[in-house]
Amino acid sequence: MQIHVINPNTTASMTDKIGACANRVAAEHTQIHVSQPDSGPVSIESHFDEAVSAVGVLEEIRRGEALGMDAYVIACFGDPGLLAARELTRAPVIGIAEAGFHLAALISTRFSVVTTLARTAIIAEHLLDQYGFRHNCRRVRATDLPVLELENPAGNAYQALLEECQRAREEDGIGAIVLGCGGMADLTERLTHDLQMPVIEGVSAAVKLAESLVSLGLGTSKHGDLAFPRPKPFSGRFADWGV
Ligand code: 2AL
Repeated sequence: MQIHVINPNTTASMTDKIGACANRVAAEHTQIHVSQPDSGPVSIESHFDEAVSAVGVLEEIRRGEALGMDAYVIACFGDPGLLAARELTRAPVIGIAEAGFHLAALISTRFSVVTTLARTAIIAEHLLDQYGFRHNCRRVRATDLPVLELENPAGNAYQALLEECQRAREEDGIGAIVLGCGGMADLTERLTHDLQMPVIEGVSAAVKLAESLVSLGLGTSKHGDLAFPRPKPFSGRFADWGV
């Protein structure tokens, strides 16, 4: 089984980290291919960043299709381009936010999300509404850490994240925490130990969900709105995307 894990931002150290986390949980016969777009923002922390990165995600899906990937993971917490990506393939495509929400809902009645900048909390809130998890989520909390601060080994991102998770644990009446950034993937084990409660990070969750769907012979439905896009000419810089 070949799973293509796409980091939608263009920071190579984060792509490597995400790949390492995916490999750590992958089954013995699963091959993880990790990539990032050629162009786009180095981190995704606004609606604008999301919109630009979605194009890069779709380019990576097209490359994956040429290589015959069995499943895709979109490893940014806004799940940029998720539904458009599903239109391009019969393989399952899993976003890390939706994967985190699903798993958290299976092991707790209420969870909180702990994310990066306060301004990006709205992105997770919109996804909770869109996916139907609003009732399961008590609160979307922000640490106000910029995404790339998670890549700074000399910084104190871990401490800031731990303190916000502790507040969530004490104040929110929850059973689990979902980490709200792909760049937090390597901190899960330590946080789980320090908090003594389940901490879910979406990269691992999405890889295991993708493996499950492929094992069950389930892929993106081509019946209805996720059918391949209607062929038509595209112009300008997207000319080679059309027919
Ligand atoms: C993210 C993420 O997961 N990767 C990125 O660049 N931005 N999302 C977030 N809420 O910080």
